[in-house]
Amino acid sequence: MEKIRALAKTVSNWGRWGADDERGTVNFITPAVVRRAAACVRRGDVFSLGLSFGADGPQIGQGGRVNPLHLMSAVGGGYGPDPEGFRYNDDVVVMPLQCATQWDSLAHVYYAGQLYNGFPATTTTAAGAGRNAIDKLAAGIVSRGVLLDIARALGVDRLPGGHAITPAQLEAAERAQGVHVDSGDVLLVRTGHITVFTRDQDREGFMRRMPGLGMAAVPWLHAREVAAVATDTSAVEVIPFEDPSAPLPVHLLCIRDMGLTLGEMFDLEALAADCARDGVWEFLFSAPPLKVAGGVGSPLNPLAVK
Ligand code: UVW
Repeated sequence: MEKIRALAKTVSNWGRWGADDERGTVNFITPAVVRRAAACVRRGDVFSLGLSFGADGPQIGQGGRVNPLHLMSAVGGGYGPDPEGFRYNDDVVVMPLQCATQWDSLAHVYYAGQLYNGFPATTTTAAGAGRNAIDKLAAGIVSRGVLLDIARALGVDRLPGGHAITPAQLEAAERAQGVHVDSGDVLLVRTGHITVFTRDQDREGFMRRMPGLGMAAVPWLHAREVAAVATDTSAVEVIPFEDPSAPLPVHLLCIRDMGLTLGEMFDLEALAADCARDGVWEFLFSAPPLKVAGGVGSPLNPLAVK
C-alpha cells in the first residue's frame, strides 16, 4: 500500500469540488464540454456499447457475481372476462449490478476506512451506500467520448492478459488516431479483450486474466482531467496486478482518491471498426446510470453517437 498512498497524494481530488461533493471527476463535464460533445454528432449513427443482460452473460460466479435471472411474472395476464380483450406481459430481473456493462460508483472500493472525499467507509451499510452512491451521477454521464484503440495502435487484434497499458501507449494511440484527450472527456480504451467472451465464449479466460491500465496511467488520467474511463474488460486495470501484494491499485487510486468512475465490460468492437474506417475517434457519449438509491454500481447501455 505504500506506493499507492504515495501516488494518492499526487492525484487526490478530495475537496476540489467542495467537502460535500459525491460526483468526483464528472464535475469536469461542464455545459461547454456538453455543447462540444453535441457538436460531435455529424452522421447520426448510434452505437450501443453494452453487453446483453441475460443468463448467457460473462459471469463465472467469482466473488458472488452471477448472470441475471430473468423471470416472467405475467404472461398473457388480463383484466376482465373478455378473452380477446386487454392482455399483458411483465417480468422481473434479479442480478448483481456489476454483472455486465456497468459503472462503478465512488462507493465501490476504498482503503484506510475512507471513501472518495473522505467520507467514512461506515456510511455504506447493509442498506446500501449512504455516500457516493451511483444515483449521485444521475444527471450525467453525457460528454465527448474519445476512443483510444491501444490494440490497433500496437498492431494486434487484442492485447494479451497481463499487458499493462502505459501513458506512452495512450499517447502513441492519440498520435496515430489524430485525437487528444481533454478535460471532461469520457475516455474509452479498447484492448480487444471483450472478444475472449463475445467471440471465443471463454468466460474463464475473459474474467481471470486481462490487459488493462497500469498504475502509471493514473497520474496521466489525473493530468488530462478525464471525467470517466471505461474499457472492454471486467476490471479496467491489468490482471495479474503489477504488484501482487497490492491488488486493484487503479481502482483504489481512481475511485477513492481521484473520484474517477470506472466503466467495465464495454463492447467497443463495432465502434472501433467504424472509427478506423472514417478516421474520427470522437463522438457524443451518453451512459447515465440507473438511479439505484444507495447503489454502488449501475448496469448500462452506453451509447456513442457519431
Ligand atoms: C472488484 O472486483 C472489486 O471490482 P470491479 O468489478 O470493479 O473490477
